[in-house]
Amino acid sequence: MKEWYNKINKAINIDALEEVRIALFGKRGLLATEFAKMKDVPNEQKAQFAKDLNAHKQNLMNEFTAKKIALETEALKEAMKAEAIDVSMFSTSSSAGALHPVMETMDRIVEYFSSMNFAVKTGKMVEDDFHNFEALNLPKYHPARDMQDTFYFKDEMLLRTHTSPVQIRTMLEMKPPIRMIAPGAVFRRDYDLTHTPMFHQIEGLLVDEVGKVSFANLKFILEDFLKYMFSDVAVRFRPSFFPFTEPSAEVDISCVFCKGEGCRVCSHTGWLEVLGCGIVDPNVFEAVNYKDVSGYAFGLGVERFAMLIHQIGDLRSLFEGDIKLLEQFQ
Ligand code: 2U9
Repeated sequence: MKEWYNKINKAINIDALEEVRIALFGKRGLLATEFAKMKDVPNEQKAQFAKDLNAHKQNLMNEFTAKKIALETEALKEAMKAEAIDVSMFSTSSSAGALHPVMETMDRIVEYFSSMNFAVKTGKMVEDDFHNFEALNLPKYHPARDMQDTFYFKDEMLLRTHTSPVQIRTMLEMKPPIRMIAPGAVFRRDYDLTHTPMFHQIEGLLVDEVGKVSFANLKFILEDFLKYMFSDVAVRFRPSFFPFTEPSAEVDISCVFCKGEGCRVCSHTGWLEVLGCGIVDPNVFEAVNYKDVSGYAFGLGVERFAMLIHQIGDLRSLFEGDIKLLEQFQ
């Protein structure tokens, strides 16, 4: 019998142990064979024989169960080791990217004006004094031309401070009528809570024969555009001044945070400034040699739109490249 205890204990895995189980406890196994011998045992010894054999059977079963549990535990440990995940390893999976909220906002604005038959024009970021300032009725003494406000290279070259030179170049290349927008990055020497040295603008320009363009046309399209961008908002026009438009207006929408009730964001006025616009100044048409035309123009900062649409509090978070911010817009 001793050798059978050894066989149980020497089984190296579950399969080997199963073979032992069949050989011991199976129908034609050792115990069955031993029990069969009972009939040849003299009657007076039968009771003792059966008792001894049953004791062996019980011990072998105990031994078998203990070994089975030990082998199963070992197998489980091995499996866990093999399937273990190293949580300190970098993930090789990649998630789908998404547009930056500023670009997504820019696309929506472009989509609106494209649907209104405005052509989309782009130009150079490094511009000259004429296309960025002179042609736009920004004379030599204008403060925007100061070293404090503009990034200059040598030889009167500079980083464009608005996308307006694109309209100037378009008018110099093409005859009226013009119906265009100019989206793109612009640069100003400004850096504080609400200004970054690079930001994005979309400007629009419409030029046609005198009498065909009115302030009412401008007012209609901007109101329609702002309702498309911000859904249910009130829109108001306030008189203002820009060197390249006359008359000029600034456009406000009812505050998207407090619905016009008055809050910290709108400085308790209930209104948020979102656009500038006006009728193109005759000096601008003179600079590009356009005669007998009138036109309207407008300009907006894309970051400001993105912040109002997505309720982003700090302008700088748009430029930090923090994945936690960007993932929210996937
Ligand atoms: C041409 C003629 C006129 C473009 C205009 C504004 C008013 C304006 C600001 C909005 C926020 C600049 O980004 S911002 O700081 N823009 O208020 N822009 S009219 O007028 C033009 C442009 C080109 C040839």
